[in-house]
Amino acid sequence: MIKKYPRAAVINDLSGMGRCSLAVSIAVLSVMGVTPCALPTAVLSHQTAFENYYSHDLSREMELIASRWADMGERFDGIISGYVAHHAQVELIEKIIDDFGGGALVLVDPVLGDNGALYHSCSRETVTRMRSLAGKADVLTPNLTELCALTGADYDETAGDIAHSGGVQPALELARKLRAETGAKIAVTGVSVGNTLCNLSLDENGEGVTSNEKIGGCFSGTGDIFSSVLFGSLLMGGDLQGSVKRAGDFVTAAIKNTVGSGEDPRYGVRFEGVLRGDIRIKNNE
Ligand code: PXL
Repeated sequence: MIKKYPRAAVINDLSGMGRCSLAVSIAVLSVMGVTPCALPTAVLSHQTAFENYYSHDLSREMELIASRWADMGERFDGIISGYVAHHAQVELIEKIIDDFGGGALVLVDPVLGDNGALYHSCSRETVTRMRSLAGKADVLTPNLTELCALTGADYDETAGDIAHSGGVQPALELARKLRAETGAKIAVTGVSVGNTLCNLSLDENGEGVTSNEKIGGCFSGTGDIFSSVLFGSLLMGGDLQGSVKRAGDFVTAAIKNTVGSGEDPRYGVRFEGVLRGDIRIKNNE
């Protein structure tokens, strides 16, 4: 049965600048009727694409908060995880899923990198541990960089094959591999094909490809917005393919609302202006 007010643990960082992670996830989930319960992995002045960002790792606080949640018998209908400040936090998230995941929808956004490169904060060890965490997920939302990292594929080769063939088949094959290895539903985000951005969905009901026009720019936080809309939609009873479409359309609307603003893309997208009817699911009004 679908809950009227599903409650979700949201494990991600809080970046003051960059419209990403908890800042977008809490807003999106709240609008969708999901109660977000934040478990911050780190606090940052800015997301990591800025020079001289300040980051404070909250691993110790995560442990303390999660153990207090357990002591007080807290329960969740869903768990969504994102950015980790250190590879040791991946194990912590696995423990949280073990402790709280029974009956909950677990979405792991394997935040590792973008455009073929790993983020500064991600090491080879983070990738190795993320592969293990992926095995505990019901849903995974890698971009192409993360899909390649998780499946051991070469990014340049895969992106080249996509460009050469003009289709998503090379990414689809890697997504099938990831699905076979983890058993999770897979949504691959933002695969660039010509002048479109495609999102792939794979689950027990089959495979799908949705596409949106490529508007340009590489904005911070769009992956976090995508995974949050997808998660909210699934928690509200949506199927994978429809939820992927809802998420892709919302991110596209947010990008459209931003392009031409002149704002540095590292500050993210103006999703606030489109955070309304389109992604709401009216089962709790
Ligand atoms: O959007 C992914 C993300 C989340 N959190 C932080 C980041 C990034 C991507 O760069 O730096 C802190």
